Amino acid sequence: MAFNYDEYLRVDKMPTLWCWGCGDGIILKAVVRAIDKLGWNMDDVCLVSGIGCSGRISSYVNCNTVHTTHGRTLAYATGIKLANPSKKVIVVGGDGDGLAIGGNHTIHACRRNIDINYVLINNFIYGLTNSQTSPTTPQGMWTVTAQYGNIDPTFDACKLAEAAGASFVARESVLDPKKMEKVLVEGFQHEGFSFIDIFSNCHVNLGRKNKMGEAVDTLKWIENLIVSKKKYDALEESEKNQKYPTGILHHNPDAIEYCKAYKQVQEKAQAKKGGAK
Ligand SMILES: Cc1ncc(C[n+]2csc(CCOP(=O)(O)OP(=O)(O)O)c2C)c(N)n1
Repeated sequence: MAFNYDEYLRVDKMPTLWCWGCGDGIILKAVVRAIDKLGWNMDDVCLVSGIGCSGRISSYVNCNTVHTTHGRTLAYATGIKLANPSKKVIVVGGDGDGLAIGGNHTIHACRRNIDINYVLINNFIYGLTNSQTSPTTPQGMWTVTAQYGNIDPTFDACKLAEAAGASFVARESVLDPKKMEKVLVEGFQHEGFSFIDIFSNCHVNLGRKNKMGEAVDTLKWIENLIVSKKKYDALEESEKNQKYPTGILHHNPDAIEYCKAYKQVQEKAQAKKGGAK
């Protein structure tokens, strides 16, 4: 039987504001299928998004949603989760949102290992504002802020997340929605900070402006960047340049989750207060 998306989406907000063929719609659908797989009640889910094309996702999912300021998703989400530890918090933001203006929040949310599911829609560019360089824009590409080709070295968001302390780190792309759904389910289930980097196509503000042709050509370009973790690990160091492993890249189920650590602090403080009486 076909999946009933209408059950999870604000159908009155359709059609979406995304360009035709944009990967954001594939990610939206995979997120709701993952929620469905886990049997989560939408009243218990809070989806927080940033500003950008990706930020629009919170308008379309029929659960508790917050469309926050640019780069501040994780600050809002941390407050939401600490005040409501039993709720499921999903954050969705772009590579500009989460790695440039919001980069510091991302590092510290990873470090705290708070039980938030962070989905980075990584389309390698500032999409909404028409093609400024983002931390994941490949070197050499044309952007409106690097018209002779981007010279900034490119960031591997998953390496950053793991180094900063995220206890679940994975990457997939819009080329394989089933695999994406699978890592979303795994990440959403994991108790701790789940960082899920999804490579997506902005064929309008990255692809077309870099003479990639149609949407499919941007997808082919992404296909050429990714390789399964197993194959990536078998590559020579020199072959790893410009290649990004996919799948679950890091998983530490034993790391203490932040709300639990915070509860212990509360209990200690309350015991001390009680003892002083
Ligand atoms: C504080 C602040 N600075 C800048 C902006 C303008 N702005 C809106 S979205 C955006 C970048 C969006 O890029 P990204 O986060 O990669 O998301 P995408 O649109 O590609 O999904 C910028 C710079 C803003 N809204 N607020």
